[in-house]
Amino acid sequence: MKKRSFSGIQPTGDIHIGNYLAAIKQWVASQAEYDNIFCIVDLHAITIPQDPKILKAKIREVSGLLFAAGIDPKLSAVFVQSQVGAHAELAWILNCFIPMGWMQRMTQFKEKSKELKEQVSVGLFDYPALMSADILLYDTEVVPVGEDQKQHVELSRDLAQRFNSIYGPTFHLPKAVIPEVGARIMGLDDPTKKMSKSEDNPGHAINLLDSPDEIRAKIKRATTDSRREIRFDEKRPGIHNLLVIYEIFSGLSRAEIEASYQGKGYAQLKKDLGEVVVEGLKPLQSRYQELTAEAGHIDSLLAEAAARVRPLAEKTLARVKSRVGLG
Ligand code: AQP
Repeated sequence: MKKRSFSGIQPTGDIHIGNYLAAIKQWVASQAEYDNIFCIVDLHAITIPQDPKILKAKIREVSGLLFAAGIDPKLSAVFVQSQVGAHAELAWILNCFIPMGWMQRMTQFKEKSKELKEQVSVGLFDYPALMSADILLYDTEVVPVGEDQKQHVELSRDLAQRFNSIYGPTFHLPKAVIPEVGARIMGLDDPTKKMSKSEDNPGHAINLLDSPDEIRAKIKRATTDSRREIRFDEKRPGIHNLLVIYEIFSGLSRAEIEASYQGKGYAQLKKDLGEVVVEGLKPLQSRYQELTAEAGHIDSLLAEAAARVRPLAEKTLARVKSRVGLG
């Protein structure tokens, strides 16, 4: 029996290379090893205001990008969270077992609520409870994510342990799997902040559907420093971030990259990086165009996957309800 792997992605904004390098690429690579379930988390998306038409379109776009990146619907289930009612139902039950103090420690909520202040939704605060439901419904053992989601996965694990200690073995204990390289891709405009879909600055992120010229221009404008030497050094976040992106897209080792840039300047690195990223995204972009040309194809793949995972989720939910004494 293969281990169950579960992960999610929000259908919001434009999917960028941070999402791709840390999460989607891992998901594609792990398909032979794990029994994979990937969720388009639209219920999470509405924790901040969304335009209904755009949200619907983004669900298809994100799903299409996952298939275009190499997720094989025969090997992995890709489904939409709101199509499986057990997610919201389990989240409510779990809410009743999560101490407020655990939730108040979540750094993502602290950061995101800074801007929204009093307008912040209860749903955004509750984001980790819904994410715990997503993970625990499928007897998940591994959760491949970027570093920013580590704290949420740890909360899911603590919660599973807490529930099991009250009611006896009910949930598997999930573990975050974070890539060694590229776990936190930083913004091109500000390399001290993680690359994020919700940043408005057009030079912030390289999106998977950006044109070659957009990619080249964004990299050319990326913030670096006034030094010259090209070396992996976390204390120089701008150049370090570009080098990490180069490392993953090129497949070269750090020593090879440093050696090839001896005596060369940042302009050359940026030019080469532009080409490496353009070439790296080309197959995904053309596959995406093919997939989306077939009307209804993506929707039917999503519906099939939801039908496949729904019984698994309902089984876990029934177990939980019976433990708690509900229904
Ligand atoms: N900058 C990043 N570097 C590495 N991994 C990242 N992830 C997100 N940003 C980076 C990982 O991508 C997966 C899907 O992300 P998501 O859309 O569900 O969550 P998110 O963290 O909310 O995405 P963004 O891009 O930061 O959007 P905003 O800020 O708008 O919410 C996850 O595995 C995540 O770790």
